[in-house]
Amino acid sequence: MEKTFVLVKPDGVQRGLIGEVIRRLEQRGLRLVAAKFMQVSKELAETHYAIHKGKPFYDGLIAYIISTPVMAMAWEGPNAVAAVRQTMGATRPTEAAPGTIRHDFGLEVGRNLTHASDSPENGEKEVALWFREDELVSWERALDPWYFE
Ligand code: D4T
Repeated sequence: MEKTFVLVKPDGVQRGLIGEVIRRLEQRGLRLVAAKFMQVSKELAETHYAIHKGKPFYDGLIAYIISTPVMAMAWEGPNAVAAVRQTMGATRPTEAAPGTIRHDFGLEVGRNLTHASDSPENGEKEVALWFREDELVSWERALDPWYFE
């Protein structure tokens, strides 16, 4: 089953939107695999955002991610990566479609509330970066056949 990594960033946590993000992903039919409320270390933030090192927004991005706690999660389902990216909306909230989390709750790219993996490969990599193997729960929901064909 395809897995994706989801982060409710510090602004989402501060604004009390953890439940809203989880509600939307559950409603979509995705299955929660792991969740951890945590303060991000500088080292983890730099590893996670290594691809952006050197970009003008990099320092601000790291400072923002480590500023206050985040909710880190792994979710799974058919096409989980694409489904979650769609639910989050475009990176820039003013370009995100109405009905997406970033549209409905956001204004600025540097306060875009959530992160979600952008490919199945990165989903695997990011889940492995943020969670130990024994933190991932393999389970079946009674209603899975009504969500997964
Ligand atoms: P994340 O990784 O947070 O889910 O965002 P996206 O996958 O949607 O977008 P991204 O990797 O291009 O950007 C990573 C992160 O950097 C912030 N950012 C981005 C920013 O502050 N200013 C910018 O100009 C860009 C492009 C927002 C998301």
